[in-house]
Amino acid sequence: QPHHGASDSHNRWTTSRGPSQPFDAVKNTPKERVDLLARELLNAAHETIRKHKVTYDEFNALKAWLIQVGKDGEWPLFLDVWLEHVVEDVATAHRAGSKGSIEGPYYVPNAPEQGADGAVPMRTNERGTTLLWEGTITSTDGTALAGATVELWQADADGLYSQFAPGIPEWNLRGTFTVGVDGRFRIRTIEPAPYQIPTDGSCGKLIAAAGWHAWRPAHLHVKVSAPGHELVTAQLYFPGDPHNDDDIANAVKSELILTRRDGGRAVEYGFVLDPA
Ligand code: MBD
Ligand code: FE
Repeated sequence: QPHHGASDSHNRWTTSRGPSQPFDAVKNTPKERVDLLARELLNAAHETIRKHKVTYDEFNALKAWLIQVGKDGEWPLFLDVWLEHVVEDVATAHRAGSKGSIEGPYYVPNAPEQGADGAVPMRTNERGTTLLWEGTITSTDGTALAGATVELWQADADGLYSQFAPGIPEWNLRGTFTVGVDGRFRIRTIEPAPYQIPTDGSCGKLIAAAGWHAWRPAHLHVKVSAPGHELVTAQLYFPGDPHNDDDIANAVKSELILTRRDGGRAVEYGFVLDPA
């Protein structure tokens, strides 16, 4: 069961991503834009209240829940699970190259470099089926992108991410792979487990109260970048996972589902980057 119960992981949730000075980000957004977006979002809420005759009991339940999301440190989780997929669609709609997907709440920059052909850092007794992932990074014109990097991060066989769950080595299952002149990489890792978002906090309360489920399909997270090209943030999924078409975070695209070869333990999957 992945969790975020320790108070130091709460700090991690609120400090690991996004602008380090959030109110500068608001200040730097033009007034006209804030006015437009805040007004339309509020109007949508007003419409929902009128349409469904929301009661004071329901309004007070919402208020208490919103306050608790903050106390639980779950705003990053909430935003990444229920809103980021649409922001990602809009941000990448112009691309000719590879499809991306959401970053989610568990990325940490500067994972240890492993070269073009290496294993992701893991414990000597790391559990899980071994996986060999090979691929090529190219530009949209087909040229191999020498010096491109693949940053990989993933959950372990228990669905836990290093630096967000206690007792796991700092960079476990997090690595950076820099390709050679041929644009090729080869990564040895383990298959992550299907993943349930934390059920013990406010996001879990919403899921239970609405009768939803908390599952995401098993996934590998990547950021692929190369000089002069747009960075691709993506997730890769495994064929046959029951949650590939029923992901709580709505982050699966058919183009991101891997095809197994060599008896299932190897996959080939490359990325095509758009020139910046
Ligand atoms: C995850 O591992 C994840 O990838 C997302 C999007 C949300 C919660 C946990
Ligand atoms: Fe994830």
